[in-house]
Amino acid sequence: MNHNLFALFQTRFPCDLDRHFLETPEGRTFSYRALEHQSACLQRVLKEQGVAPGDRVVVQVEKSPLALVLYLACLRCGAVYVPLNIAYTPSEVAYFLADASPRVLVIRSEAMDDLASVVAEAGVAHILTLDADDTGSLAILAGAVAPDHSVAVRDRRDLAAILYTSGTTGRSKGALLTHDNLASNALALHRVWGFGPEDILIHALPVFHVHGLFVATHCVLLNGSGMFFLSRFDAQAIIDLFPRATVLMGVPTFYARLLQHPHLTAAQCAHMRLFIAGSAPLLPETFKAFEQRTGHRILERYGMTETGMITSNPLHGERVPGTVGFPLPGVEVRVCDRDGRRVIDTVGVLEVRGPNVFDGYWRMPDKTASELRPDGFFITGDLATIDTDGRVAIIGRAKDLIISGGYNIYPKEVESEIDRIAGVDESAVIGLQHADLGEAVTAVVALQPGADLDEAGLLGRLQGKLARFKQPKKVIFVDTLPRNTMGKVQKNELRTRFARSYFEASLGIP
Ligand code: MLC
Ligand code: AMP
Repeated sequence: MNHNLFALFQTRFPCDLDRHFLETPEGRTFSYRALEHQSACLQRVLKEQGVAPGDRVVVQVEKSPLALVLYLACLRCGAVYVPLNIAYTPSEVAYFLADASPRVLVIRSEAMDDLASVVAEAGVAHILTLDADDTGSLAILAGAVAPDHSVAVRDRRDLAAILYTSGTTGRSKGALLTHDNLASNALALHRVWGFGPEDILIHALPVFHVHGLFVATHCVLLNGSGMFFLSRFDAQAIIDLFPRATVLMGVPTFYARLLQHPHLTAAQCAHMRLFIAGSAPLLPETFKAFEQRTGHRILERYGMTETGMITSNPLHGERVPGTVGFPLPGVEVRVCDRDGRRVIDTVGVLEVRGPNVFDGYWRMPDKTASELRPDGFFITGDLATIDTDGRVAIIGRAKDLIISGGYNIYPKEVESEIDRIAGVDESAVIGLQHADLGEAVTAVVALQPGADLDEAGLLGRLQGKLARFKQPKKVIFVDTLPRNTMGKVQKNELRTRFARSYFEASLGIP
């Protein structure tokens, strides 16, 4: 049997291949027939560039229909798809290219100059371009070849994708995701969320992370139905689509922003079946306000890059704000202490096992060994409780991680850049509560005596070094950082001391 995920999707294509796979708000449509044809053409192009099963294809492009089909073409030919956030700077991209050593790199035309030296240094064999309007050298080549409708035979454990996720040491790790990881998770979600023939998804997430690329897109493909494909989050556009759609998936920031919009009403949401949130904690206040305004109880689920989705609140049954529900079918969870001993009725680190759990980190056997227990459980680094009914609540993080608008930022990476700036003695980067982003990246900095550095100067020095979303929204200068007797910086104390830093901004007070 062929375990290629694309082959599974093909079995779910609608009988009427002219049915829309996606439609943009501008009225551009893309049918299942076009998906089949274009992915076959892109497969041919990839093969002509020498891509063989197992070869990496790194892609850093805007969200567009062809960008999504490129992912499917990689699956189809057995290549390993490696998407990168377009916010990453050339110096960040250099790391990924050196680590992934791709056969082909696909980037925006406008990025060619900026990335030229990085690409040359990494020795990437082939560079193609793809732009937001689906033009570029990749599209030109695809228009000139004969489609290759084959589907590479893949085993369950063959790699489908590598998704980079930042590490606590500041070095990104490539999570190895197999065809079976993705297929098992997609099938579970499609089932528990009750997708049916009438469903139409609103897709407004980026397609370089698990949420937009896998969770949202795979549900649609397994359903053989359609989606509205927005290039980015746009509250007005999304609200306008509610009467023609049934499901929205978003990070909590989506819901916080929708609630700010005067056109969000129960009447406007009447046609919608399901609102799903994840990637960061959904505040109970947001859950309640959304129910009051629309009558819909947002379904919160929980997952990770390394594991796909782990738990979900029920479709039928009580959705409890502040909890993330129950393990998905086939997925086991337990809460353990630091030594991996199971604890009951108390907070511990959540561990997960199942067909969804990744195959390790790319070229990092030590990291893989330290984050996976010998019995196959993966240590999530999230602090959780499991009640007697098996319902999971995420109540904090054992790992030093900030989640801002659904993007992960590892403080260590930001601190390393700040500490390199002349005049900085030391820094601590923390996440502070922010009504829009959930958490806002904040740098607390102690300067060397006599240093002449202000907030603007410091932030200016980070330009080009770190993607914009990782850069601090605020810099707070202190004389010294608080430390415990072991010399460890007390981030909790800083979080408490500066907790209200974004309070006025959160209320919209300039
Ligand atoms: C953009 N900016 C951010 C930001 N997004 N800053 C902090 N955090 C973010 N998340 C900055 C930009 O750099 C820019 O800064 C300014 O905000 C405006 O940029 P924008 O592109 O116009 O932003 P906007 O459209 O408002 O985007 C916000 C957002 C977006 C929340 C809609 O970030 C988003 O789509 N987030 C979803 C992320 C996601 O898919 N996460 C899933 C990960 S998977 P400046 O200074 O240049 O103006 C995962 C597993 C799981 O976690 O469980 O799902
Ligand atoms: P990523 O590495 O981008 O896949 O992010 C995964 C992390 O996002 C998890 O380890 C959690 O910390 C967080 N996360 C995802 N969904 C939720 C949720 N519903 N509630 C709380 N945290 C979440």
